Amino acid sequence: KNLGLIFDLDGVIVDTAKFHFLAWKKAAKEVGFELTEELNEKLKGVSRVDSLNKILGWAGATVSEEKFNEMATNKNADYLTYVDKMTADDILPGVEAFIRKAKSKGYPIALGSASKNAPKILKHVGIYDLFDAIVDGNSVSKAKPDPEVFVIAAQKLNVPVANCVVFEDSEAGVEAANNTHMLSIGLGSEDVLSEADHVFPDFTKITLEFIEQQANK
Ligand code: B16
Ligand code: MG
Repeated sequence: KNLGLIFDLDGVIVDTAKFHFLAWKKAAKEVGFELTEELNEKLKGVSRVDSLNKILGWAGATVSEEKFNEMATNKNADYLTYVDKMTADDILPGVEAFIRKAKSKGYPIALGSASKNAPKILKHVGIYDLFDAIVDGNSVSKAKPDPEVFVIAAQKLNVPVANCVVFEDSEAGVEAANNTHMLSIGLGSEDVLSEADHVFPDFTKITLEFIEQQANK
């Protein structure tokens, strides 16, 4: 099979979750809410607007549309001050080598992320050019667990949906891949990602041979 490989960004290629957390924590404080790391888990893979809605819900706060937009804009500005300091050292272990190996074997590579900052982040860490297609928060209308982001990625790669493999760290993302019958590979803990076809702690434990075997079953 000609496989299409689709990678999530935050939590799979880079650990930007810690920066989202710091920026959301500051935003939450403004409405008198203390965002914990535990609740932050629920924001992974979730879009900016949906994340702010969740935080306001937890805080029991209602704000005007103007204030909402201001909070989202400020959060993103804060977040980008961290992103601007990112370098190649912020790429998670093993993932770049894995992508390069897959490319050398001719497999097309796509990004499938909820982030509107995806191209900027990839350029910052120097791996933008490795991707044959980038599908991100700017090009999708339905959030994960809707599979839209991965289905568009498959189309852009010109690979049938059934031949695609998705690498995801979030529950919603794994669900999205499963919803369109792509092979789902979870990155993180077995407890959180129990719905994934296979779970690994990180890319240093994944071989391309294993992925090929599973995808060709
Ligand atoms: P932005 P992913 C997601 O990235 C993050 O996990 C999530 O925390 C964030 O709110 C979302 O992107 C939107 O990001 O504010 O940059 O548009 O995991 O789908 O790569
Ligand atoms: Mg993610």
